[in-house]
Order: sequence, then structure tokens, then C-alpha cells
Amino acid sequence: MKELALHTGWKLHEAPLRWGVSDIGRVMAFEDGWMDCALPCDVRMPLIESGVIKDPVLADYSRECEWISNRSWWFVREFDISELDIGDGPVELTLESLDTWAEIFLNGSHIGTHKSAHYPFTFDIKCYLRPGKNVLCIRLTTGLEKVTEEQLAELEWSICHEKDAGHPERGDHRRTWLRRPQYNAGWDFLPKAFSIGITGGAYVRCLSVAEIRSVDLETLEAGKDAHLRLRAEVEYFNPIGCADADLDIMLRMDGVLCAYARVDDILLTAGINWIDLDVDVQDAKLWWPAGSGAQPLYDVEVCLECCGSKTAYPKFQYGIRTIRLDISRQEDGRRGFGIVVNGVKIFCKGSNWVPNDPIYARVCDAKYEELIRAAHDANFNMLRIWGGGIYEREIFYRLCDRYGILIWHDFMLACGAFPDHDPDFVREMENEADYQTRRLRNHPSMCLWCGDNELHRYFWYISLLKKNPDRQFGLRISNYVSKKAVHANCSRIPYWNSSPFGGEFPDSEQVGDTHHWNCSMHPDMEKRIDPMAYDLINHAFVSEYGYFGAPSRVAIESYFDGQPVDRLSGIWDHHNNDFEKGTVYGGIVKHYMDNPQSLDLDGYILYSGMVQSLMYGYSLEALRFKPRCSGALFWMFNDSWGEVGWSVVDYCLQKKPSYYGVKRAFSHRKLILRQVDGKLVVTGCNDTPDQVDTMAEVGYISLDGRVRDTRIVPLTLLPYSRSHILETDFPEGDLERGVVAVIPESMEIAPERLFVCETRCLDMPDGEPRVLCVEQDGGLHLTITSDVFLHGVYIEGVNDCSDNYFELLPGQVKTVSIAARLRLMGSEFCRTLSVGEGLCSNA
Ligand code: BMA
Repeated sequence: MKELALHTGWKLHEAPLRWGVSDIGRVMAFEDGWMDCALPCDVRMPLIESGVIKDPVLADYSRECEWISNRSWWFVREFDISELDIGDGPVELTLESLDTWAEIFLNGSHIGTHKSAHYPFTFDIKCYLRPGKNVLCIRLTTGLEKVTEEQLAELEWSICHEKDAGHPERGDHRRTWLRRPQYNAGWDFLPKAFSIGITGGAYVRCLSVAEIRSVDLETLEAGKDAHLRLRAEVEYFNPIGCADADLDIMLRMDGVLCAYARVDDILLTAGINWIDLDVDVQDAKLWWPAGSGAQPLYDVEVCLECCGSKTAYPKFQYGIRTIRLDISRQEDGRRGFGIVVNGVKIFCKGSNWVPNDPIYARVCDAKYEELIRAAHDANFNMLRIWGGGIYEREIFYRLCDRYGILIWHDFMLACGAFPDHDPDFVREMENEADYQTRRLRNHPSMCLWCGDNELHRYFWYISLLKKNPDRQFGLRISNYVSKKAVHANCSRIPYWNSSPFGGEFPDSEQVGDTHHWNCSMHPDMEKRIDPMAYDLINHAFVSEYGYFGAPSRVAIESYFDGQPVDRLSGIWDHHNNDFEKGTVYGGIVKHYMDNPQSLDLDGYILYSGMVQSLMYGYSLEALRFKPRCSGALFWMFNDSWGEVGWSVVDYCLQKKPSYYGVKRAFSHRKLILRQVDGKLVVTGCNDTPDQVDTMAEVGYISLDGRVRDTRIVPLTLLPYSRSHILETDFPEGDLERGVVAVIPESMEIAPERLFVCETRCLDMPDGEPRVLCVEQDGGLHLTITSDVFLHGVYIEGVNDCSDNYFELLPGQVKTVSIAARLRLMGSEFCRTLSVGEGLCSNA
């Protein structure tokens, strides 16, 4: 046996914080108080399981857990090496993720200190091993205790967003000195709940005399025949000699060999060796982002033969595609910012991704799959991994490859001053960037590395740099350290210094991306809740902006943990995003009704969700409408815990009404209507390679359906296009009693109406949705219509349907596919279809 996985069979004990390396004997002498655990393991997991603490994501229990950071935590695992096939090479211990400050012992000897959760601890333990039973012990703390007041003073005590932004309970100034996940120090979207633990896998591996340490597979040309280049890094462990070796690579799809290349008789010299090998793939199947094509993945095997033994690099999947960031100058003199895949400019549709839990070690693969599938089903082609979180587990990247989700990946620095003047910190960053760029470079989904989240913007706003001209407070990491790592390890993946970045100052319209928070965080409530403000954005790429909505009843009841849900309670406040500041009620008043405080809980969830849906739907369309804009990522897709907040899928994986607003705005084929200079302008978006030609009805339709002042026009959506396809005189009619609409004949493109005034200003006719037909196969398919205009038609009690919380134009027939049973209800502005069991069986 070559490898021992040490995932199960661990024991955990706590001790005072001051117990350090020299106290290992005292810890090992504990006779009781040990908790059983398995990896990945945050100490909170066994503590919750054994009833010592309550789950910090529930109620306000996060406040009761702070003592955990003031203890040291000792993990112990025995393992037997009798069955290990130890040869001439090293025996390596790998601990994939240690959060954060770790002292590692083997058989009582201290074998290392590791200070980063962002890259593994790897060490040759051969000379520490004993025959038979061995004992591994790891002491872990948050690392916060290591940060001194002097160090904080060196950074001018500077972090943003939490403590300094007026959220005294959230955040901790010490976080930026530590290479640990930043978000669980407390952020606007979750409370303080520091992670501590062995948050990845653990292995002992017996290596051969030579091993393939890493491979870099690059697509040089992606045409009918593709040309790839493999660069393998091979380590020869004999420190004083050479050896002969052969290396080969095989690409298979569905078990069929598609390409093979080999290099014979290589001379490996002591230490590290680089071997290049070109590979041609005939009739290559190209990988595309979702909506623009398929995601064929080749199974890749790279093998080395040396000194009579064969070793292989772990098999991986590879998508053939080229990637480029187009920042060329545009006609108006400004620069663009667009991702180009296989030579085709992609409009990036998606959102920001945050860790799924403050206790990220407990997030299971099924949750990742559910979320990435939901992103794909909402017509996303991009997620941005935000720099305040974590480098995700392998499963995340595999799913993105499989579902065609491009990844904009920040390095893990966010919102604060970081000690780039400290050599130790810089070394940690170098190790982290080197490791992560190698680890992730072969994923076809990886399309952009970005230095950090908001550091450049932060220092633009505050005067720290001017006060300390010799300091850069972290900018050096993004401007040099991470940039160099990307250039050295995967230069074909574009790099951007920060998000936002570009132009004379971050957020400028001239160059780069923007975080457009001027609307939803505007001190003036009117500006926060006006969707049309997003029509005014002129940036090349919007990588953040957000709007609030309530989570599902399921999520709310779960975080009230059995206590009655009360919107005036402390628990409600604790689970309300720090920046919400009355926006939800403000939005409901603007768009639906006075006195939203009187809504019951279901009404609050529904109407806050409808406003969030409108705000996201309208704003994403506004950005997609602009020829200059090449990407729209809202903040944020998922939740770290249950709260009234920015996300569209909540902590309990329930889709909020806004999920569907986003999904419609991101349809791969889509018409977007706007009134420009008194004209009706229609933009046709077609992310797909197939052209669509259709006739469409255009004009004014009264809400009651009686007036239909329309005409028929031909529309063409060229392959991979986004352009104005129709400009016509603005239809005349009373816009409180009717809508301006475009209704294509083709079922591939949804009808659209122009938003001109708040829903509450529309003179809504009486009417109900009618179910024309119910079909059932694997799921349920409802064909619904209405004689009059209906807003907010929703099917209650289902989480998985093709559309929900939608409008029906008079006479429109729409089919919705559902994965479960349903019920429909009504309210003043929102109409629900009640498809209970009765209706299913009557049909
Ligand atoms: C952005 C992010 C986060 C933050 C979000 C919402 O700027 O980078 O730091 O949570 O705003 O406030």
C-alpha cells in the first residue's frame, strides 16, 4: 500500500490557550474528555454534536461561542505503517488545510509549525516513523493570540466593513495579520464565528524515487484540431545522481483514447526537472461556458517510468479551450473588460460566491452540487470567488467545469490593511499563491485570477497611503506577489490586480471593473430602491452590487430555533444584514404598498422577495442592454447563514423569488426593452451558437387585454450576439392601464414588457391565472394562461421549477415545469396558482 488516508479515527481535546509545544505530554496524559471526530473537522462540529455548544448559525448562539478562540485544540490520530510499502523515496505527511496556527508532532517530536489555512502542510516524516504504531498530534488555535498591539499599530488598526464601519460586534482587527479565512471574523452577512480545525484531508504517502509533482496542461490552439502543451514537474529524490525516465500523456473521452504523446529517454537530474510535451487532439471537442456550448471533459493520465517503477499523476479532467481578457481600447476611447473563450466574447452572467457556512468544514459535497446546479439553472456562466472567503474544495471546481461556470477567482485578501512589509507574511503569501495557482490551473472553468477584494479601492478612499508613503498595506501582494505567481504558473489565465480596479482610481468608468454600491448603499432611500438608477451605469464590467430580500420561511424558522418568529426581536436583528437599514420596507413601499410593517411573515417574505427580484432582474437587464458592458455579477449568490440579505438562494438552499428574476434576466436568449430618446429600443441577446429568426408582436397592450395596438415585425438574433435589433417609435397608450410589450412567436424567446412605473401605480384588473393543462412525467408541467395582465404569479411550496413569481401578459400561455407538488394562493399584487393534490388528480 502506497497511501494511508487519515480521515477518520481522530480524537480531540481542549486545553488552556497558554499550553504550547512543551505541553504535549500533559495533553497526551488526559485520560478522559476526548471527543471523537473525522476530517474535515472544525472543533465546533464535535462540540455541537456532543451538546457542549449550540450551533452558532442559530438564534444568537454565535455570541456564546467566543470562548472557543481562547483555548488551544489538540487533535490526535494513531496510525499503523505495517502495511505501507515504504521504498527508497520519501514518506510524506500532507495535511491539506490547517486552520490556523498549527504545531505538528509525530511520536512526541515537534515536526513543524504551519501558519496558514490557505495551503497544505507537507513534510517528509520518514525518519520520524516507528515500526507499527505511530501517533500524530496537532495543536491548533485561531492564531489571534499571536497578533500584538504593536502589529496592529503598524497597520494603523485598519480594517473596513465590520468594526470600523459601525458594526461593533462583527470583525476583528487581528484578522489581516493571519492567513486564515477572513469572513468568519464577522462581516455584514454573518456573525463572528472563528473557524479552528483540520479543515481538509490528511494523508501519509510513500513516494517512489521519482514523482510527477505537478502538471500544467495548456491549450495553445483550440480549433477543429487542438494543440496542447504539457509541462510536467518531476522530482528526482536521489540528491546526488541522475536517472533515465520516460513520460507519457493520454487523453480519453468516454473511455476512448483521443490523444497520446510520449517522450522517451529523459535524463532526470537530482531535484526538480521540467519536461515539456506537445499533444495534438484531432477533432477536438471544445469546452464552453454554459449557454454558449457544451462542456466536454477529457480524462487525462500522465505517467512516468523511472528505475523500473511506474508512477502516475492523479487523474484529472480537462476541457480544451482558450481564454483571454480583452482590455483593448473601444471606439469611445475607453477600454473594454471582456472574457473571450475560444475566440468568442462572452457576456459574463453571474454572481459572487461566499463560503457556505462559518463552519466551512462541514459543508458537504451535496450542498456544493445543489448550489452549482442552481447557478447553472439560473443561466449563470460565471461565479466570482470573493477574496474574503476560502480557496474552495476540489469539488467546487469540478462542478464548475462540469456545469460550464467560469470562475473569477480572487486571492484571499479583502477589505483591510495587510502587512506586506512583514517578510514572514510575504513568504506565507508566496507559498499560498504558488500552491493555489498550480492546483487550479488545469480547470477549464478558471478564467481570471484577481489580486484581492477592494484593497485598492479601500486605499483610494482612506488616506493611509498618503500618511505612510513607505508602506503599501497589502497592495504589494496583489501588485507583485500574486501577479508573479500567476505569471510563473499559469500565465495564460488573465490576472487583474483587484476588484474593483482600473483607470486612475478603482471604480472609474475608463478601465476595468466596478463595485457599484452607490445605489443599494446610498444614504438616500429613494436612490437605494430605484431600479432605473442602474440604467445609468457606464462601466465595462460590474463585479458587485446588491439588493436585499428575506430568506424562506424554512430558513427563518430554522434560525429562530423553536422560538416564535418576531420581527421586533433580538434574533431577527441579529439575522438582518448590517447594511439593510430599512431598505426592505423602503422597497416594498415604493413598489407595492404603504405600511409594510403590517404584513404578516409570509407577506414580508413574499413582498421583500418580489422587490429583490425586480431590482436584480431590472438591473441585470440594464447592464446587459449596454453594449459597453461585458459582465454583470451581483452580490451575492449564496448565504453563509440564514439572514435577510443579499443572496438569491438561502442558507437552507431555498430559492428566493429573486432567483427567478435573475434567471429570466440571464436567459441565454433574451430580449431587453428600454425607452431611449423617445424610442422603443430592443436589444437581442443570444449567447448560443444558433441563430434565431422569429416574427414578433410589438406594441401597446392594455392590462385588461381589450386594447391590443400592436404590429408584427421580424426579429433576428445572430449567433453569439448582443445588439440592438429593433428601434421603433414608442407605442402610445396609457401606461398605468397597459404595457409596452414584445411577444416573439418563437417559444425559444420569452415575451417581455417594458418597466415604466412601480407596480403599485398599475391599475390592476381583476383576474386569476387558469391552468390549461397538467402533464406529468418525471416532473409536473403546468400550462397556465390569463385573459388579463397578472403580476407575481407564483406556485407555492416548490423549490425547483423552471420559473416562478412571474408575470403573464393578457392571453399569454406559459408552461412551467416543476419537480414537486404545489398549491396556489392570491394576494393583492401577487397571484398564486393553487395546484394541490386535487388539481393534479383531476387533470
Ligand atoms: C462588498 C464585498 C463584501 C461585502 C459586500 C456587501 O464590497 O466585497 O466585503 O460583504 O460588499 O456589503
